[in-house]
Amino acid sequence: MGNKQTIFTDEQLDNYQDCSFFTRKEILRLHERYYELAPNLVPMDYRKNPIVTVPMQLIINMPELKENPFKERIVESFSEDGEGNLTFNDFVDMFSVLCETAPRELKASYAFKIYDFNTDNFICKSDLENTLSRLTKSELDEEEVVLVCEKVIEEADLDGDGKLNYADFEDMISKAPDFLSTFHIRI
Ligand SMILES: [Ca+2]
Ligand SMILES: [Ca+2]
Repeated sequence: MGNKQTIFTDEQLDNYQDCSFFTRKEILRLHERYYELAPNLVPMDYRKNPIVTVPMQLIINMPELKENPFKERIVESFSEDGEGNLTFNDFVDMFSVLCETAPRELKASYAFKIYDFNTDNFICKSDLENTLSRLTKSELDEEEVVLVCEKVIEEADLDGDGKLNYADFEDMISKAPDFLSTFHIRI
C-alpha cells in the first residue's frame, strides 16, 4: 500500500473521470505531462485545489499540438481566462474533447467556436477563408480558397443569409469529414 498516489484525492479523480473521457490512469498521466511543461509552476499535490495556470506558449509547443494549424485558437477556447493560459482542469477538458472517444457532435461544437475567428457566432466567408487556408496550407492559392469558400457557403447556407449558423455548419462538416481531422489528438 506504500505507493498510493498523493496528487489527487479519490474524489477529485472520480470527478475528472466523470467530466472527461479519461480513466484515472490517464488523468494521472495527463498530470505528469502538465507537470513536465512547467515543473516550477505545477504542484505535485492538487488535493487542496491550488490555482495554477500554464502559459499558452508552453502548451502549443507540445508535440501533440505543435503542428496543428489551429493550436492557438484551440488552447484559447479552452482557457478559462480566455488568453490561452490553462489550469489543469482546462488542460483535461481540452484533451478530452480532442481525444478519439469524444463524440463527433462535441468536437463539432468546439470546431464551430474555433473556426469562428471574429466570434460573432456565425461562420462567415472570412472565417471560412481563414480556416481553409490554414487547413490546406500552401496547397491552394488565395484565389482557389476564395472560390472553394464561396462554393461551400452556397451549398451549406440553407437560409440564404450568406453565412453559416451552427445547423448549417453541422450539415457542412457531416459532408466533409476532413474538417474535423484537426480535432483528433491522441495524447
Ligand atoms: Ca464569425
Ligand atoms: Ca445561413
